[in-house]
Amino acid sequence: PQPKYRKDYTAPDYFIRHIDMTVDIGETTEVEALLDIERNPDRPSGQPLQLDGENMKLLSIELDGKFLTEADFEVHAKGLNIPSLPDRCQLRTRVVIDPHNNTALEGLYRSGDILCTQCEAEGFRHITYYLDRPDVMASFRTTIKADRSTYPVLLSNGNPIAEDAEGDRHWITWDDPHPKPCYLFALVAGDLARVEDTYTTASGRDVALRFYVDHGNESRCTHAMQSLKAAMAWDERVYGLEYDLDVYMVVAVSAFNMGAMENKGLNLFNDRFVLADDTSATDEDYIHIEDVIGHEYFHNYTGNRVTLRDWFQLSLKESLTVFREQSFSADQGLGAVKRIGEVRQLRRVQFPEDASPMAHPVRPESYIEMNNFYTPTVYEKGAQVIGMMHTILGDAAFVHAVQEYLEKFDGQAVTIEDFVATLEQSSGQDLQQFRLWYSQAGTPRLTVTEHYDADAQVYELVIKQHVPDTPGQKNKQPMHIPLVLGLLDDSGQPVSLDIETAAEVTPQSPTQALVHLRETETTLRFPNRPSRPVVSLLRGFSAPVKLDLPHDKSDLHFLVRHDVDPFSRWDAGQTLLLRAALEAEQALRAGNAPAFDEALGETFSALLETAGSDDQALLAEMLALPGETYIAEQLDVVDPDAVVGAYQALRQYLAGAMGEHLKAAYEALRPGGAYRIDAGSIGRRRLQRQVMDYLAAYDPDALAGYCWQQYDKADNMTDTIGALAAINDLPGDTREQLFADFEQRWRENHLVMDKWLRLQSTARRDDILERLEQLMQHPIFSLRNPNRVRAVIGAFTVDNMPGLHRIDGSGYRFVADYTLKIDQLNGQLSARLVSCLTRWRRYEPQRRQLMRAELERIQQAGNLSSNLYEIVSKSLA
Ligand code: B3K
Ligand code: ZN
Repeated sequence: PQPKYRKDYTAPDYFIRHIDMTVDIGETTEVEALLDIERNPDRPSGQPLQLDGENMKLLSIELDGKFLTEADFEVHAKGLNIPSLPDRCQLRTRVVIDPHNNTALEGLYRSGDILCTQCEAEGFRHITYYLDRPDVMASFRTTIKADRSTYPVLLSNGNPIAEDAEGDRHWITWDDPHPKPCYLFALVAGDLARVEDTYTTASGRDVALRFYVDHGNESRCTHAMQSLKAAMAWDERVYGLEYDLDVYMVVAVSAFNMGAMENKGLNLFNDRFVLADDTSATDEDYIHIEDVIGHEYFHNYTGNRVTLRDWFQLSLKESLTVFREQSFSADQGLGAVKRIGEVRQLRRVQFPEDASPMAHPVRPESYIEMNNFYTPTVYEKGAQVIGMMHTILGDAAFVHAVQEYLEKFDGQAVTIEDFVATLEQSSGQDLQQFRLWYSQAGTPRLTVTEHYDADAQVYELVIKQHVPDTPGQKNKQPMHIPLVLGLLDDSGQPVSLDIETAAEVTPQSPTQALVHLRETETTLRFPNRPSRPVVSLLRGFSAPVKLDLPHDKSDLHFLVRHDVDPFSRWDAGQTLLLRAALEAEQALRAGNAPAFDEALGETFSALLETAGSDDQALLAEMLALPGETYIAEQLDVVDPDAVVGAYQALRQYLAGAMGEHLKAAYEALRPGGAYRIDAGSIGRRRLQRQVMDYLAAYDPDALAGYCWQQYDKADNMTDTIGALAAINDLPGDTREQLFADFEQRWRENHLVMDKWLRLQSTARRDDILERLEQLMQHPIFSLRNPNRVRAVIGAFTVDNMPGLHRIDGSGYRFVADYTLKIDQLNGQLSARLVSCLTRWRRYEPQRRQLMRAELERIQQAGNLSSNLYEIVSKSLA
């Protein structure tokens, strides 16, 4: 497979202005496509037309009504070429495709008893011959013909304009007036139940909202429907954007490679992001559903109305849409805690990617398989990049600039540069240096040193920035980094800021400022400080950087108690815990027992004592340890045993320090009254789960009793699964009985069973690999269903450090075996699973060797999907 490069972009030689397609579903599926083709006047004439098309059988081809013979065109494995065409013409092709044997879940495929599509990034070429690139935009008219009883529901984008039936068969025609790239095409055929509601837009138009789900699941769409209405209202209120069709459809699909897909007017969703009710969905499920429904809805403007010129621009739509989703979500109630969760996720997943052989800029320069670039870097880091521009411009100017962008480029396929230039012109801000965030990969590191001159009463900070080398990129330029900060005096009060510096400073309030770091080194002087202040840095996580704080431990304890910014307060606590974990890790490697400061126990026990009063969701975050992956991320050479040991030792130490208070806290947080899904109740339940996690370390027997009772009394899945999660690593009868009971109760509900699978795959036990094999024998398991595979194998690779890194190499072998098996079915899925091996160079010598050997075995197996080939070859390079 050959890479494609961003620098090689050229406009298409031909445009397709309209496509009229008929998809005839029967024993075989026949697709007829009539394309209105126009030569691009900006390109030389006489160029061949090169249509993309894979896995299909061509039946016939007609140009302006005349059948072409084999001498007139050339068919190859990736498409079809016609040597030359008139400036305008109509081309009709008829092909046969095989959705029933499409296990890659790309193009038209079968999920359960329904047929559905996934066309992003390059799936449409599996449906018909086409110019499968986002800068070719056409209006679509789609007729679907099928058997009436098997496929009573036939859907595509836009509005239904005609339908009829004859005998056992029926057909329907959909018309989408908005020209779109083919990656936004969708089609669904099946026997589905419909749940309908109406939304009245700000200008008074009625939009029909329709969810399509398996029969019997009708009552489980309520939350998704409410979320959709909330998202529609939010986009009208905040960005002034109204929905632009008469119907908005969402179909829940059980076999789906990712979360959801924003096809114009017809979203397809992984069913886990639609279906929910109190007994089967957790708080987190509810929140995710709201986020994903919002995300896909927001794409209607950022992605669909204004789309991408080429796939290198993916972040143009994804980062802006994630940013909009995150703003929406924060407005729905959880606020700062939501932000903390995002940062935790960024550090756990994106920072490692940015330090791996797969590191790439937010706007990649090349790819072999585009589907490999739907990454945390493009999505999550990209969203932080948008967030920084939001911080630099300020909310009102940012929203206004986005509105201008959407108006200016409506109906066009554009670039990240078009977006940034519009933000610049609209706001008058200079974003020249800022653009490096799109081109330079790697997480910048800020190193801060401080100095206090008591005689001169001056406090000084020196901030150095460094962007690490990444594959293909060395010696990087300094970036424009927005750093938000404040000072606290010795009583913990915010200080009014007076800053002397060569850097640009934007005051955000009398006690908080935004400093624009643009140089390798920046000095900030704060005059008239009668005593040494404590600085609170990177407030609100104002930039996606790693930060070496100047603080000693007592400063961090102080910030945990006093900082007014919830993010920085949380992060001070995390820094304390991280330093303690790293000291423990060092001790363990030196063969010593880890030891911890008493002050650490005191600070965190004191936090626990505020359990009744404080913001409980924030407190839960404060008490949660930095994860094993994030601890490992700090080390140059990772010894998984030492990391896992350090994590456990720290947890055990804190649990001991909190002691009996944990039981009192658990009792006090016990649910009273019926389940409610509001921010306060979610916060209480999160804190309760965190308390249970410490209790498992402090008093396993007491915890087992609590779990039993909690499981028994629970009227909601959050409490039910909370009981199982707390006891997951404690072998014994209670655990076995609860898991067995759960299975009996929920075995018909695959989404709920995914939670059961996931917990067991992440359990810490010596026989984990045998257990994984058993789980895969369970009747609900199938290698063809990505949700099941992710629940067993995926969860094991990301959340079971001791299991994956077993010193005999059996964890790696297991992953490699299944990666190869799954690759024969679904390359997108296998490529994701293997990513746990790609950072082999960072491990201690023995693991390094074992991991590398498995990667080489995969490479040598041959016949790999382009997805897997790209990941494996880049990580061995
Ligand atoms: N745009 C889709 C992702 C498509 C992934 C293709 N492998 C979902 C989203 O970001 O909204
Ligand atoms: Zn998206």
